[in-house]
Amino acid sequence: MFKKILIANRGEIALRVICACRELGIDPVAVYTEADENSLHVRFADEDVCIGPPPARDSYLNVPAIISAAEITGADAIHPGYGFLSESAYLAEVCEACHIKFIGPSPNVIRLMGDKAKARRVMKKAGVPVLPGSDGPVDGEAHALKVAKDMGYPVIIKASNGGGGRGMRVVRTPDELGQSLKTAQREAQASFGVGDVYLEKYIDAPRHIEFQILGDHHGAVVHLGERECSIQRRHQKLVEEAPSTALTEKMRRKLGNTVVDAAKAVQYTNAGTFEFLMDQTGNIYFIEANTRLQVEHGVTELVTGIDIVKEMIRIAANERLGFRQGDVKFSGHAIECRVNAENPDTFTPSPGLIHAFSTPGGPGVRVDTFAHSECTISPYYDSLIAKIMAHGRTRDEAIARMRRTLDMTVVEGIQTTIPLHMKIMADPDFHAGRLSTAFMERFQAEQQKKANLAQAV
Ligand code: MV4
Repeated sequence: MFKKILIANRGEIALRVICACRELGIDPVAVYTEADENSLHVRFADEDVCIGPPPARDSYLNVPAIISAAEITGADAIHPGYGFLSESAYLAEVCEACHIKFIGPSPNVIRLMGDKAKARRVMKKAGVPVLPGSDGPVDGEAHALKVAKDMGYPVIIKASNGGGGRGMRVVRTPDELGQSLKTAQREAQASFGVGDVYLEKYIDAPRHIEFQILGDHHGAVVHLGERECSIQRRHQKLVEEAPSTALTEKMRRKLGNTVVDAAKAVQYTNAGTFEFLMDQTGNIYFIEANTRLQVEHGVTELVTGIDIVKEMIRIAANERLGFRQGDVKFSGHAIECRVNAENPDTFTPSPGLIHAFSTPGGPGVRVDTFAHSECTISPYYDSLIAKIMAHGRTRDEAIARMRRTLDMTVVEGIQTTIPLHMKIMADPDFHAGRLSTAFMERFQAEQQKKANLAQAV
């Protein structure tokens, strides 16, 4: 097992990785910037290294700075958390060259999954259902028109090297296709350095359902079930839950087994997430795979009792998975609300000093946060300050626990999305599990209508 792990991240996820290190008897090393020097991840690590000025591109995204920090401290592994360098095949490769273990999939798998058109083709070949679409990048307008005609409109153009909603374009008629294709290719070139785009049948108001997997270096792969992440705004997830209200036990088993087989086919190791879209008739299709620990991993941990971060570390240290698929038992229901330092109506960032911060405990509650009373939320990084999770025997119990937890959370000095979450938790569609990626649009339109009515009286 490793003696020392450098955590190439900040905020709540750096603290989360410190938790796993402590439980495994590993010394955590923190990296930080001038904006983060008083952060809890620095306080609770055994050692810390300043890696540069606040802008991420000069610090948390700086591969030489991260590698130097690992070499100086003698760390034998790097955990990248999520965001920043977590899906950098380049960092994983440099780690290999420097004999430092990268705690994540191999550079080859990261690169394969980073090419969404290639990932789609490989998954299809492995027997995973994918949407009708182009077999790899489209070759020009004539090719695109042919593919779109065969599958029918609307279609969506996606950047091969995009992902997470960046560089997508919906096309509803053939006469728009040529122009949209050119624009999409130009944008893809500018944003990702590669102009390749591919085509898929467009699904209106789908559910976003993702499967968590773990694979070791001895050929074992297990899935930990799914998470439903349909409640999002501008490709930022707001609320996640496990399990999804849309899957039956039988669907979960079948799709889970398919994902495990596909992961084995690409020799997937460490943690991964396979994203699917479910259309309104219940068909489900693979769209992309994420080769990192995800923000929302905690809801899976709550329903399986498996510590995903500890498993990632054990896997990277060449240990065998200590359990088989049949040992994974799903228990109850878990919900996560992402608490952002933002105006809850406009979502504009609200960094600054938190005067008072307090979260309740009690049965079935987990809060992952780096916030505390008298801490400053920096404007340089993303606005996630806390993940409030609630677990219950039933979905209703999890919702009740979430509501009383949100109610008893104190954050003074900055604005947060807690008031928004309280309203979502009270929403009839949410209660009924009637979810889709269109949820927030409908929800916000209704909120606006209510506000206008209140204005009128
Ligand atoms: C789609 C889609 C509809 N049809 N693909 C956005 C994030 C990226 N991972 C994939 N995304 C989508 N791909 C097809 N063929 C709709 C979306 C989408 C979406 C997906 C998941 C969660 C939220 C979303 C919000 C808008 C659009």
